[in-house]
Amino acid sequence: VKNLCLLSPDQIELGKMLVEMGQSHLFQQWTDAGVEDDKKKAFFDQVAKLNTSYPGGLASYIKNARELLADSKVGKSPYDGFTPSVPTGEVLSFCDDNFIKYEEAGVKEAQNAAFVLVAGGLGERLGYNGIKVALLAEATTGTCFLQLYIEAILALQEGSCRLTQGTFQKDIPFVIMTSDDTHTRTLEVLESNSYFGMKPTQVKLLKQEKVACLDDNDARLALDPHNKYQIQTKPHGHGDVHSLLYSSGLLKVWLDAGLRWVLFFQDTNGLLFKAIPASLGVSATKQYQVNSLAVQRKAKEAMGGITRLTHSDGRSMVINVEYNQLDPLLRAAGHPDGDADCETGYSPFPGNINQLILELGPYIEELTKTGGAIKEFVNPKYKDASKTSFKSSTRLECMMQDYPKTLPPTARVGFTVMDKWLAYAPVKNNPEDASKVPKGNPYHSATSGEMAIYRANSLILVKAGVQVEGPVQQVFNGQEVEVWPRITWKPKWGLTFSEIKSKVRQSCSVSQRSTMVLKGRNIFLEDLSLDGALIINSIDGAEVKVEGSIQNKGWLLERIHYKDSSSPEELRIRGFKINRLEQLEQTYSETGKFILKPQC
Ligand code: UGB
Repeated sequence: VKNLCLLSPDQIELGKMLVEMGQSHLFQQWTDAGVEDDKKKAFFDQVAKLNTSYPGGLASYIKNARELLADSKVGKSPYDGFTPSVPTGEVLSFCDDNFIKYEEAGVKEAQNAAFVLVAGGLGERLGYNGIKVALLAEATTGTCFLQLYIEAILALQEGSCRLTQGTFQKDIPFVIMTSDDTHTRTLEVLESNSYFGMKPTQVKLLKQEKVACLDDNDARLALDPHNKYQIQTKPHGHGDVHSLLYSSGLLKVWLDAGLRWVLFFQDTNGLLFKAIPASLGVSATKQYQVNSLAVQRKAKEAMGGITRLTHSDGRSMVINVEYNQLDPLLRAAGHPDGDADCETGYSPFPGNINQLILELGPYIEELTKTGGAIKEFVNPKYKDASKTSFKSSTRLECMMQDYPKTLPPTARVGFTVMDKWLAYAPVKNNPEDASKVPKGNPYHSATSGEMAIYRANSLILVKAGVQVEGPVQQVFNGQEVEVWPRITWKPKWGLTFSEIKSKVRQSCSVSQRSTMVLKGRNIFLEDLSLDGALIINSIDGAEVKVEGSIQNKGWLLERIHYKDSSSPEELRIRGFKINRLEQLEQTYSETGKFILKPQC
């Protein structure tokens, strides 16, 4: 290699390491010294980056890959020898006393938490040209997921200070893990929207690097098909978030600032912050080092199950077992029905929604031991049953929810089950695939994600005593969905059920065709009968009481087809646009008490 181009001592070391690790094939097509030297130097720059961005370096990556590929070739499962059982955790029921107690505790605890959004995924399955966090969560107000998350974190920040009679509001740290695919555009969305009201200093973007692809069972690194001087790379998975946080130094800063929790969440779940206060309350009350947010899961549902695994050698862990592995694991453990519902009508294993709450202290201790490395897996697509060659290159992957795999059996690992209608409606599938989902299974589309927000808000108001007319079934982009009244509110209007209940009076009613948008903190609904569209914008200092009967043509959902290129993509993807026929809209930008009582 030294004869092929002028190398620095560091580059010579990297070259030696590659040759020692059986990677001399990477240099086979290289031209003589003095030719294409710039491309050769670019090669070593890439190798240096691959070496520094992986815990233990590239040699460790190749070694791990060989071990995992050998296990995969013989069909060895990471769960061999483990017996599955149902773990312990907290099962919550929305708005009962237990839930309300945990919500209160969670909002108080929020000022001691940092929020981490894993947003490096490109969302191939969604087929959206933009980045997923910039996708509209709902078209009524045009709020995107990133705006929704930031406004919810800011509301938690204010609510936590208020509930603890704090003298000053602690800024809740917000980290976004990005990737080459999403970094620049995530920053653009933040900057062009003034960070949606959050201080720029509060937000940190950590970019995950890709990992080297592997061409065969000997873990030979694959060259980029279009450039013999570049190693082919692919994403390593959301598990990178742990090593990124560890190497960023942020964890120690947070610990010194008195923080106690780190909450990890995904890019497109518009319901999430309805579940976070209670879940954080469970973590703080039960002192869980790991708390997996979960929902009731039907057996065989395409959703991981939170499972206790106990090995004959004494090892035990509570982790997410992907649904396609849970059934064989249960059968091998002597459960003839495998993944089956129990008497509750649901699987005894809570459904993983991949939102985690980790206790900061033990988290730092664990990452100090592991360097942030998460147990990986490899999933090669073999050419044939001999499993000797791959159809295409593969790579090691890791998932953030596999963090507990390295924890000692003494670690306090639990879960919090929330009602699915309140907590979980991710947007992962494009319209075409969603329309083909077997009946009864979730669409996980932009359509279902938006409708789930209206349904959750309607059900919350019903529980608070408001008469909300039930849904009608409608079909958008080939998906039959429940269409509830289009009710949305800013997180600061109501973070907890108690807060929402304190702002509505029993005799309110909302018809199915109605739209209600509450963009303010102190808006109170009293004897309101709404049949049409009502939009209220108010500053925090304005206290607005809305009474009486409001009737107008309202805002209607107008169907559009996802292939109709004349409509914007963020509307096509959900299959409808909002036709704003008529509304009552009031803006209160002065401090004071106001009554909105339209003359009939
Ligand atoms: N993500 C990254 O930030 N970096 C990456 O390299 C990859 C993803 P997907 P996935 O909710 O039902 C997860 O692709 O991984 C981000 C759980 O593993 O949306 O297929 C990405 O931006 C699975 O157990 O989902 O499945 C997004 O925010 C189950 O819980 C997040 O990671 C499943 O979600 C998830 O990436 C689910």
